[in-house]
Amino acid sequence: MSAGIQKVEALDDGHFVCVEWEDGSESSYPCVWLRDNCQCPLCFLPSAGARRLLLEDLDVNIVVKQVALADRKKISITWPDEHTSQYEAEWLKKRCFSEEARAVMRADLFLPECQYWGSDLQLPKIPFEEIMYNDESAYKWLCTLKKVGIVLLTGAATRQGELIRLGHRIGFLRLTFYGPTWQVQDKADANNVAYTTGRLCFHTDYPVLQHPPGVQFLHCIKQTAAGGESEVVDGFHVSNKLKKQNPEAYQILSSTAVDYADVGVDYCDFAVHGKQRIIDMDSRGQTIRINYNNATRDTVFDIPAEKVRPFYAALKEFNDLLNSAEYKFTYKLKPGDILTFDNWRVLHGRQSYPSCSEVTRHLEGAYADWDVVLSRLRLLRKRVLNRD
Ligand code: OGA
Ligand code: NM2
Ligand code: ZN
Ligand code: ZN
Repeated sequence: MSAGIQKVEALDDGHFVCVEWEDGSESSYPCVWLRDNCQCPLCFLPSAGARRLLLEDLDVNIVVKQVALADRKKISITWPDEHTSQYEAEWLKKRCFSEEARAVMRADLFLPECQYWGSDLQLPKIPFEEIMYNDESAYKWLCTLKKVGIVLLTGAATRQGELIRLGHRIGFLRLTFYGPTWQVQDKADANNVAYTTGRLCFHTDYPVLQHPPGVQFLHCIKQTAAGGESEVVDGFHVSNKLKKQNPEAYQILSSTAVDYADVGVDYCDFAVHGKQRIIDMDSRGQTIRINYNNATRDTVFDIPAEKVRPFYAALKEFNDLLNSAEYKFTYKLKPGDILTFDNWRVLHGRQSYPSCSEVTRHLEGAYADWDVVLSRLRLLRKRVLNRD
């Protein structure tokens, strides 16, 4: 991209600066924003990529005194107090306030593209060692994880510690009360239903936390001969279906704050209580997170009694839809498989398996935050595509 500027002028009593590009298109920039984003060393600290200018020192009614085209690649502004600012054409172009330019910038920063799936899922698979040593493979892994919500990494060693390595690859793992990584196996006096041989119905992990982990890793170290199959379902796809099929159920689940509780001892002792809406949506009505684990849903239910039965009816509708053959995908993990998935979007479960005095099934699990994962994705993209 090489943006050239033809003409620059102040408009609206000096409250806007209008740039005319070489292709004839125009972009208009509010002066208060231009002054706020002056890139000079007094106003901006390049080593931190951060603003030094204090809001106290910003006049929200500021107008330009003079604006000039330095050359086709730069504009120069003189402010009423004689402070001067320069802005590169390319820098301005990227930050154009038009609807279209903002949509491009938004997509670039947050990768909102989402591919829904059902029982027809073609489970994306990448060899584990490839993503560990090859940046292009790692980039592809994270893009697919964001877009599809699930990727299987194959061929990892069948010992504990591989998720620690994976954590180092992205940056760091999310520590919780269950430890930096945690061992899913049948345990005496289990502090979580996951640590039994019982069936786990569709859930997201850790909805009791205010900020549930965004990404989950499950590394299969040992797999039982009978049972123990994994099930996954696209929660965004299903909640969207529920909205169309049963708007009332959707309304209840997206507005009722459900109590969750988790009390016990593991990495340290804990008494965690939280409230979450099972279907969390943003201000535009888009589902942004599923928060549902039937096991940790509290016995305390802080809603009026007459709303309780309608809530259960709505939850049943959602649960039925999650479990319908059309949407769920079943897969039995093999030793060496690492299932990586979006814990805000994909609900997972497992079939029961026979209990036995020895350990017949062992998964090591870990979490990461989307902030960390997306940060690594952007850095890999820059390196792989040689951009910015
Ligand atoms: C869990 C879990 C899945 C499995 O530990 O939260 O969902 O296959 N485990 O054991
Ligand atoms: N484990 C697997 O919400 C939950 O309790 C999910 C968490 C025990 C770390 C299970
Ligand atoms: Zn400045
Ligand atoms: Zn789980």
